[in-house]
Amino acid sequence: MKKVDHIGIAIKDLNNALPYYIETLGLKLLGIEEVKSQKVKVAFIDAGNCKIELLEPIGEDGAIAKFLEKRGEGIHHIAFGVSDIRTRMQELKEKGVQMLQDEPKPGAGGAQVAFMHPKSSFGVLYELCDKGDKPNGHL
Ligand code: CMX
Repeated sequence: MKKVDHIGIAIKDLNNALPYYIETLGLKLLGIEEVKSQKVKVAFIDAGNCKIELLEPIGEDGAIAKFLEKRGEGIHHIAFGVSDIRTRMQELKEKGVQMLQDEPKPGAGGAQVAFMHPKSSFGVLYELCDKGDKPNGHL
């Protein structure tokens, strides 16, 4: 793992939460994007050496919608920046980590992403995030 790239936070309504991050905390909004494959609308916020990803559900049946229903708003996942995501996934599988998918999926900003089951990561949902040749993009 190279570093923590971002922390994902589930929220009900981006428009409601953004003023808190931008105006109250004084952080910078980097971009907003819909990630249809994950059924979310995300806002990335610059928090210095790490980003914050606010995740608002699109529809009622995605992972974030379900999380909000069961647990309410709050920290949803921690994403490690990695390179060569397929190799990292294979290495983790060989070490007994349960990956939530066999193949990486498209995430925000054109990144390739994969998740580890919280049951095999001591209660934390970790994401691997491979930005390929766009390491300085907003994601
Ligand atoms: N962090 C920690 N634990 C979590 C969790 C989370 N975010 N989400 C669920 N869990 C736990 C639950 O508490 C539950 O534990 P218990 O069995 O002890 O109650 C267990 O995992 C199963 O949870 P569930 O509510 O029954 O939910 P599902 O099994 O349907 O799904 C998960 C959970 C993690 C497998 C699913 O959300 C998933 O596949 N996530 C990966 C994709 C994703 O999260 N996408 C949204 C982000 C997209 C983006 O960043 O762009």
